[in-house]
Amino acid sequence: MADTAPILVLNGPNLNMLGTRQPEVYGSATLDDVVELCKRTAARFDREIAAFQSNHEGALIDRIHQARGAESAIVINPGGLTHTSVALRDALVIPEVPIVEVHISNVHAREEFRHHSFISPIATAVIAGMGIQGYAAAIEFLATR
Ligand code: DHK
Repeated sequence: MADTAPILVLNGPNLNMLGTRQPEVYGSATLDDVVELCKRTAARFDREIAAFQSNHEGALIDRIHQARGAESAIVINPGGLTHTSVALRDALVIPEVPIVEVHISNVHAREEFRHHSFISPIATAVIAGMGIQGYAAAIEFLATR
């Protein structure tokens, strides 16, 4: 698989509700806005993205399996699964591609249970608290590294 294969942008549970969900925490942009921002950012580097969101752990895991040999990197906001899911972490190492974990909010400034991530130890980079610009930063990093 070429290094220029698409970058997979994954969003986990409840991120389909961006824009209406706790805007004081997650902002007013929608998931469509996030995907559009990712597309625009990737295009600046002549790259493409594939985007997928699910509220279901198994659906996310199935999509990650499909990334093996097909996509060159993964940007993931795992939502609440960040703090709970060994299975998601196990899946993420299968494609053997760089991973950037993104959180819209600064999870470290929030409740204690959000301070631990099962994903961070297997991620190449972790971004938190940049709002949806965190996704753009992740794509720029992956496209230029
Ligand atoms: C999104 C969620 O859904 C939460 O469960 C995480 C993350 C934080 C975010 O900031 O994007 O704790």
